[in-house]
Amino acid sequence: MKVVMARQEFELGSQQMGFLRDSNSLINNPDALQARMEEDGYLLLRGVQLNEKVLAAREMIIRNMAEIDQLDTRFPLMDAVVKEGARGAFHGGSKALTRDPAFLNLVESPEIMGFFANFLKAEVLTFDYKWLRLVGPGDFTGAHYDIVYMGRGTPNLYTCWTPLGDVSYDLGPLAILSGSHRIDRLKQTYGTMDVDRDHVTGAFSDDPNEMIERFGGQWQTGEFQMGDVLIFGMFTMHASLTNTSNRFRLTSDTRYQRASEPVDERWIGENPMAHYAWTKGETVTMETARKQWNI
Ligand SMILES: O=C(O)CCC(=O)C(=O)O
Repeated sequence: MKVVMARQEFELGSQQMGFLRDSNSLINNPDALQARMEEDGYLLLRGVQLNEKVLAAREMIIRNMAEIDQLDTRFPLMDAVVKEGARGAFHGGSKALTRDPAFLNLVESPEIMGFFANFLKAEVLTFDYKWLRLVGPGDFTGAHYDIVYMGRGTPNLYTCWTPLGDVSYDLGPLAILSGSHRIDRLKQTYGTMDVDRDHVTGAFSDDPNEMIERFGGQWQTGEFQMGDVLIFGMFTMHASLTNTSNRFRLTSDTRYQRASEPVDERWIGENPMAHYAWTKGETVTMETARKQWNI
């Protein structure tokens, strides 16, 4: 079977495109989970969230999309089939959706907060700012490290990518570049960047083949069922497959850390500051930055 990532086709199960492994067998063993995170740079955990909470969040968002006429009403609304001319949207921090109790009950659920408390062996917090994506047909996310967007607090910060419904290959699930959390020359150049301080575009590459040729490793992905989560560290290169379907891919990505460690001030509080300078004014392209880093 072929999948599309950015503008390139890959055979699933090939040298370039493999599968994420799940870590469910380790779920009650924090030391083993830490070791697995160290080894893989991510944890794929199936069925952590309760289906009823995923569905409630999905329903709330779908209702909003229907109200603003984004969905093709000839199909069941919960399928999120895109109305002709409708586009994907990023609802980061938008309170109407991300402060809705149905959404918060999912991304701040006892299931996920409890998982992180166990994994980090400490009291944990989650950023108040939430990232919510309605990814439309043809859209994808380029390869990046999250540290460049949220690196002002502890580096022991984790992203939890949560599908708000099943995400099959054609909806464009997330993919991880294996071994990317150990590539020192990337971590010491791109990985020290801050998009608000340096005014550089954030994504490292829209060319998944180039990434493998340059840095080695394999892109790894999988299909997700509601309830599954993909958790990864700040220095794990990730991107998404391309949404080749006629439906919206609804997913959120939210952040968790020990409550006792420094927090990136842009993402906390009632009205988080968020990115204040990124892509505003003169911006250095990633191409230019990469030439300077010689990478
Ligand atoms: O869902 C996506 O397409 C991107 C998500 C992402 O970059 C993240 O979880 O950090």
